[in-house]
Amino acid sequence: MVNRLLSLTGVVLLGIAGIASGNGDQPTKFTIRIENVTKPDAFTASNGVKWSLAFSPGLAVVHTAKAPVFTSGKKDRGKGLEAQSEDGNPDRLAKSLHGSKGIKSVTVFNTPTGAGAPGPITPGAVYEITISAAPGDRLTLTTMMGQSNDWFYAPGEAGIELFKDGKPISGEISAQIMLWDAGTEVDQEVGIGPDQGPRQKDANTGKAENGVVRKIDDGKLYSKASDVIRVTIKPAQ
Ligand SMILES: [Ca+2]
Ligand SMILES: [Ca+2]
Repeated sequence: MVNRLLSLTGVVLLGIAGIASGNGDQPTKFTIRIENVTKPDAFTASNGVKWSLAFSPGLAVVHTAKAPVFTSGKKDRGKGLEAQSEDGNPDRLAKSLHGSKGIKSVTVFNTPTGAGAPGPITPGAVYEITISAAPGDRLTLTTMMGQSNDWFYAPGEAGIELFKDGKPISGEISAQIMLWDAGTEVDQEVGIGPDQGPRQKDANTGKAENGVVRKIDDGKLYSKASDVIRVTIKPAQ
């Protein structure tokens, strides 16, 4: 009798905290691995300068919201995507999303596996994170394209379904990641622009664009995310 009461209390508490979903499923833990699969000096600018691609610290957002971070074709919302996309800094975006309607968790990734301090993932380097989710939840990842003025890699605005027919997804999800322009800073030639992440004098330096968030589709290697970044997801056994 005592045991039954305890377990009933447990169910009620989970319901209040919103951890359990409506059908009683327990949250599933997933490990996400984000790997820079480019080679050093893999790219050459129009002036002959060779450059390497890196991906910045970013966010893993678990959500039920339909478009938690941006809407394709609309202006940036001014909630922190600009600093994520221009400076590789996800902190403001993390703060504004945390606790918002339809947002279940926000996880910052900023320290490459095996590194002692936060920084971007350079060619060959990896970020690894763990999230929890329940059926119906979706995943949005954001990371800056490190050699751009305001470009970021992310899935479509609705995110990635974490469960199919109630079962957790598993395997590579790179094909669902795309390259986006945040529309906040005027673009310079990728890899050599003076106002881009590695070369700008200070954060938030560069000409304001007043554009919209749009998908980059210029046929370049770095624009096809799955050629430069490998994202895999694995549910805990
Ligand atoms: Ca831009
Ligand atoms: Ca800039």
